[in-house]
Amino acid sequence: MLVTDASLHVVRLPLVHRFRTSSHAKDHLDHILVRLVDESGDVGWGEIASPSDPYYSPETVDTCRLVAERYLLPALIGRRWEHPDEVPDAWARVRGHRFAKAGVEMAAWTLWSGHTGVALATALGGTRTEVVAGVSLGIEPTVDALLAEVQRQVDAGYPRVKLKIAPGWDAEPVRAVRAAFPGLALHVDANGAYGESDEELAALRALDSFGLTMIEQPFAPRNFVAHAALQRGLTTPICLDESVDTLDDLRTAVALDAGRVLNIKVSRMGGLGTAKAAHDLAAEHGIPVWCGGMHEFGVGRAANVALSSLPGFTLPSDVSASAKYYERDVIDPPVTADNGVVTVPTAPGLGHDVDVDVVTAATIVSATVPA
Ligand code: OSB
Ligand code: MG
Repeated sequence: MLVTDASLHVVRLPLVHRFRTSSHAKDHLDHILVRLVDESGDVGWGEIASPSDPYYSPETVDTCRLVAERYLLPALIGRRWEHPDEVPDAWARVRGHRFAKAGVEMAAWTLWSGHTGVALATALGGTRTEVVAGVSLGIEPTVDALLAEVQRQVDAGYPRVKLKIAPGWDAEPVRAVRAAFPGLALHVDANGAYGESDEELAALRALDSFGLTMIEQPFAPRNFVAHAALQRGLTTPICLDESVDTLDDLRTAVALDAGRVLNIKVSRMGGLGTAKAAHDLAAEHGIPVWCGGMHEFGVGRAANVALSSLPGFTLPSDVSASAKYYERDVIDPPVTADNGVVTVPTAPGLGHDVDVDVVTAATIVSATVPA
């Protein structure tokens, strides 16, 4: 394969419902769609799903655009490769910038899948024909508003709900949701908002009595030691998200027993290839994994569905239907869930068409490489 042309499209989509985490609130998202063209004219799409601000990871839409435009795409264009596993070799010298790398690498995977006719899920080693989706709910203004939101998702058929928490918004909303939905698979995600004060540690320990499937990322990303210490005193498994950017991070987590569940995000780990390798490594250590989301538009969402078809993804993934976040997605058909179950596409490429009219209408900036 030989990529001859590339373009980046910063696309803005409004969210159907305001999403608040421990660090920020969002009404719309700007993600970068990557379009690659090869020498035969085939097209592959990828999505750089970085948030606009550096509150989840150090990257932003602007840094991703800069790095993709200046380093990643120039390294890829004109370089021959046979399989997408070789694509990251093109930018082996570039440290970090994993969201940017993930979006470009994803476009190479879908290009290759479309070109060879091998479905993306099959190419990644997927074995499931259907994947179970959970939903992630932001911090709501009141407990009643949260209960109404959980009810809406349960009515839509989702079997697992994750609640964002932060100091001051933890035991009270969790107790209320647990009381109203005693049988629901429930977990919480703090996005690293807790410190190690006695009060904050006590608030985290208090969550152990609600039958949660996991407590995701209570402490700061690099603080493996605090996660390990908390895990020793908890029955509920700790799940790592922001702590695990690389396979080395995963080895550290395993060595310290800092987390017993892993949230694998394609973006955070720098691409589908590393995400697959993290799945394999976690399986060797008996760690269940699930695919986390970054509110992906349809391109990234379809890639998450393909990844979630690998056998170690035994917990519901954040691959809820497009409609949970967007009224009009950039793919056709959108991702749909039937009682929380998403069918894995068997068609090559993304398994969905990219709706170029929607992309064009929602593009706020675009760039061609080489210029
Ligand atoms: O921690 O999982 C997270 C969204 C933005 C930043 C961080 C996170 C999230 C989500 C999104 O929870 C879940 C989804 O895409 O469905
Ligand atoms: Mg998370």
